[in-house]
Amino acid sequence: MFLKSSFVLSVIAAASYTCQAQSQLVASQIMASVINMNGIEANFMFAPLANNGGAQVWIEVKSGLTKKFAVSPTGGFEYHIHVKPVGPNNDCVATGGHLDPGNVGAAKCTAAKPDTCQEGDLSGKHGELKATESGSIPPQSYNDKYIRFSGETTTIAGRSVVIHNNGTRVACGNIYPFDQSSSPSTSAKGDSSAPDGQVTSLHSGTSSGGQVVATMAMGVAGAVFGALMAF
Ligand SMILES: *[C@@H]1O[C@H](CO)[C@@H](O)[C@H](O)[C@H]1NC(C)=O
Ligand SMILES: [Cu+2]
Repeated sequence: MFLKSSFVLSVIAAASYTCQAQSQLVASQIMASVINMNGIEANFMFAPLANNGGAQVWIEVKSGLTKKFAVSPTGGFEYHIHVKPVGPNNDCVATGGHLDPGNVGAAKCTAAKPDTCQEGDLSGKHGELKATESGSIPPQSYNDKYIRFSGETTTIAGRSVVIHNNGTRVACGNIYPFDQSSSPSTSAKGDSSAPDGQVTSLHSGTSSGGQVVATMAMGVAGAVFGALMAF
């Protein structure tokens, strides 16, 4: 099944119009990250909510995060927004440290007190990606009040998502704007394998790239719709 992202995004728009202004989705500023390396395939979308609502985050892991692979006794994988894009040849070390514009530092944060966490410490605030037998994790979504989409030091744009295994960086992908006005093949600008953080095309095949984008958009539509209805 192939869905045009423009269609899906109009669903998002319709959902936001019918609900409270307080939590309207700013569809034009959605950011995405597609990770595809070391057998780990994961898709992330970050949809801004108006009026300082932060972001609705949508995550889907297609493969790679198996129980067998997980080192940590918790059976989980940490993941964060890091300050820099992915380096040449999928170099996750080049992404630098965690996004931390508030200089919270590496002090142990807890999900119960997310303001003690670095803005980029997504697993600290929302829990680790839990390993499964198959390595795929069904789509999940949550609201993050801290993620920002603007400001030179605060925006998540142009940065990266890094997945860790007991601290070790095992996969990463750039965060890029998800352009609703283009067709799926051209709107998909992120490529974790692109050198020096350049955004090019999503995977190599446009149809599979379009499918990923459509699936992601559908996920966000559902997630945002669910979040809006929950208010
Ligand atoms: C996991 O990380 C902890 C903390 O850095 C370390 O002490 C431990 O040896 C690691 N476990 C494995 C199996 O690598
Ligand atoms: Cu990290």
